[in-house]
Amino acid sequence: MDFDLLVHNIGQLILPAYTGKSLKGEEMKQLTVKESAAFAVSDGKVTWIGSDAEAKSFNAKVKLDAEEKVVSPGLVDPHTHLVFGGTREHELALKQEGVPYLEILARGGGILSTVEATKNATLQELFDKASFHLERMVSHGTTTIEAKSGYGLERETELKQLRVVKQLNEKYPVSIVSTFLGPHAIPPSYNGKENEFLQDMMGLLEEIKEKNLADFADIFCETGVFSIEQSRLFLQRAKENGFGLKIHADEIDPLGGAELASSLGAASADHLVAASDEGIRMLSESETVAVLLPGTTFYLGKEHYARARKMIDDGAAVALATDFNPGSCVTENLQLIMSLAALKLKMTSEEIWNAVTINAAHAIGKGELAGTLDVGRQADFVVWDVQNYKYIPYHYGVNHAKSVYVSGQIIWERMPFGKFQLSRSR
Ligand code: IZC
Ligand code: ZN
Repeated sequence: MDFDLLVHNIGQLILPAYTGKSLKGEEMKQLTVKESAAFAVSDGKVTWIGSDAEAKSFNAKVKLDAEEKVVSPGLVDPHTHLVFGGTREHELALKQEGVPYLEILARGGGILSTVEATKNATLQELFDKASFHLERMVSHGTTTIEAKSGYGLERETELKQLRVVKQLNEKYPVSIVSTFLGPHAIPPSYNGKENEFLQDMMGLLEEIKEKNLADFADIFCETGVFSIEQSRLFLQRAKENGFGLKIHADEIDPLGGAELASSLGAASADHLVAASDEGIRMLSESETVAVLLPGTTFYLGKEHYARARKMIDDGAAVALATDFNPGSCVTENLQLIMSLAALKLKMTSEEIWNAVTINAAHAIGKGELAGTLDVGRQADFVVWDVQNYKYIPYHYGVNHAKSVYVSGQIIWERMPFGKFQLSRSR
């Protein structure tokens, strides 16, 4: 047999299960970890998976020695605000003074300050800035990404952001799923006319669908932003227009976002820090994935994290994401989120790996394409500089990725120290 690529001498090959649906409850505890493994790739797809011993007799144009390290599917980050203008480091001092996130927004800062900067940036400027962050995500092992609009709050800038996502998806080999988040905040000019603003955003759904600029629609359902009833109206209209549904739900106050998402058949309900028992019960009985964002809870300095243990133990499907954005979670590093999931959400290593691969893929409608490795699937994978899969959540805050591949092609590799490398025996 002659393959394009043979990845051999893999210490542990991580193979999350594809069952056609997201992994729920007990299923999340199962993770196939194949020791002394190898796999082959031809025409960008996995063509064989087996033992390293069998692979010894195979021929391939390129052989990649994984040096007994861990190889996993490319990570999937199912919730990011990737495209934005400006930065908000000035808000750090406000946070230190104890000014809450929603108060910064109510004062016209927060999301609204990013809206101003995004309006003032050209499409090219936004593209260049998002590229920088996207490349950093890839360098941390992420190969499939969801990206939201929501820093325009008017037609022109929302479309500009969505066009940037489309161009990024075309230019980069990674896969980017686009979400329209028009109802992300209320522009000051609409104060007292919130329903009018919501109608304006609903009026954009048809055009965005026609122009094929987004697959999902999302709304920030929160006290002082959009109510449950407004969220229901918007999401129902989005569904009628053929969008998959997402919702920023129960992040700060328990408004019933989890319940709404499950009853509407949303692909995901995201945040859920304050989700009610009933909301968790409804999630566990639905196909809606709970996308948890512990990096945001950490960054906002909150004590209480989403009740991941209860969600999983009660039978819900949980995924993890960075929530990368310029205000409430400024990191591209999904590995850091894996550590927070272990430390703060008390998730097991097996649950965490399922949550950043196959379940994250299901949360963005990519379950058939991303989040695991299997014969016939696109060969998106990461070689990690670690000996076992439990090590990544354990050793936190650094980048363990050694090389990143999409469709069997290398797209990122850690630069070796070269001639300055200290001699070491390992
Ligand atoms: O820019 O603050 N929570 N939206 C809802 C965000 C965080 C993004 C931001
Ligand atoms: Zn968000």
